Amino acid sequence: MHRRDFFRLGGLAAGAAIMARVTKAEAQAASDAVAGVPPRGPVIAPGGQVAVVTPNGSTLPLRTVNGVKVGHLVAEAVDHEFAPGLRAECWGWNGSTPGPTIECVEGDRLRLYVTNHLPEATTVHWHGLVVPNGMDGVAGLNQRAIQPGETFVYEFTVKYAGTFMYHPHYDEMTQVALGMTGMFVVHPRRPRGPRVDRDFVLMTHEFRVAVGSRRPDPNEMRDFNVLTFNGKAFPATAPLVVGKGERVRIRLGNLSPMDHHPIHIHGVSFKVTATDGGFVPESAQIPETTVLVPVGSTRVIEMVPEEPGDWAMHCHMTHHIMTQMGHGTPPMLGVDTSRLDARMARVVPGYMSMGTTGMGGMSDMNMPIPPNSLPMRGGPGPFGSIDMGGMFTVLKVRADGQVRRCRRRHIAALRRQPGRGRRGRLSR
Ligand SMILES: [Cu+2]
Repeated sequence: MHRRDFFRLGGLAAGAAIMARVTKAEAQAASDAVAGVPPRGPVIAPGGQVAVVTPNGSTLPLRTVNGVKVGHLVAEAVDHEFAPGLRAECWGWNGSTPGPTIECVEGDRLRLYVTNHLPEATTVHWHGLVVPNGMDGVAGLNQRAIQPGETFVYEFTVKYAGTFMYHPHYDEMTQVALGMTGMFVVHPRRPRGPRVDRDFVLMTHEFRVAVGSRRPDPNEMRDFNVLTFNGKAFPATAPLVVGKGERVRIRLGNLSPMDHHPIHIHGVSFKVTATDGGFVPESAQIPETTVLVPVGSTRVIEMVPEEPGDWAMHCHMTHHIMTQMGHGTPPMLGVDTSRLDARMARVVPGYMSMGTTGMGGMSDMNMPIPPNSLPMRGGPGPFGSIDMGGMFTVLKVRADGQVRRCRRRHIAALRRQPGRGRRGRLSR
């Protein structure tokens, strides 16, 4: 063996050792990152209703001027990172996709300035809100489209509480596909149902970003390869951290171009308490562990997690928990490639066919992938690689100190649920 080869081999081995260490450290960091339960957000509406949290996102600042809540949305191109390793030029508002969550209280008067910094016209439609016809945002039907450089003022009184969305209604195919979506939360004047301790919003979305391209493809109809919660693909999705026994509300929205998402959460049973059409009467709230969120709708779910730990939350369509490099590969399962591999290795050192025994090991292989692309799946977990990507996040249920304070309320809340015994346990 040449001295140089020996060093190269040694370097490789050392590199592998460092990589193993880093991966383990990363995994530990991923597990410890949120050891405790963060303090609850500020009360924003009457009856102790807490502010909504948009993981990986933000809330639109509103300034009160003469009793009117005033905000400003700037439609613009956004240099967006889906997860470390993949950036694309998306479109959004105020530097993000989805745009900032709009949050207010039933009965508020809102004045929303919309400035268009896109290369084409746009509008904003307030999806699910009942507003005066001229404020509904459908270009050509309700208003003249907002031309590049123009600012349009939307002003309306928010009549009903609920979980709504906003998106352009001009060249929807392009603008929504590039990321122009946002959530719109209206708290009721008088709280409905049991008070919640945590209130999250998660917008689901899907993009087609061809490997090596700079922008998502707005013309794609079927083969989406970057699936997101609030614009992020796992492992970049921020976990939802809650206390054991707290009442948790998650407001799910779907403005994907083409696909519905059945969102599944492990370790809890939840109920659908509202849609973008209004509140679901308690007698009609069916217990679920998966809720289908159709395109162009919202589903609000509420739960009281009982078991501490890290629980998976994901779209149950298996291709929606994969990312870019898992799409469009030929099926190799059961193919004997040993002779091919041996021959190919002569011209491409280290050549190895993929997927002949299944795809399970892919996330551990650290295979080279093209620049600015995401591997098909994989993020660090405390017990090895988490074998998913895309529309996947973690519900972190923590016991720390919060339990005692919430216990009485927890049991009271559980008692109110049909099918539960005196101690709040499930009687099945
Ligand atoms: Cu899905």
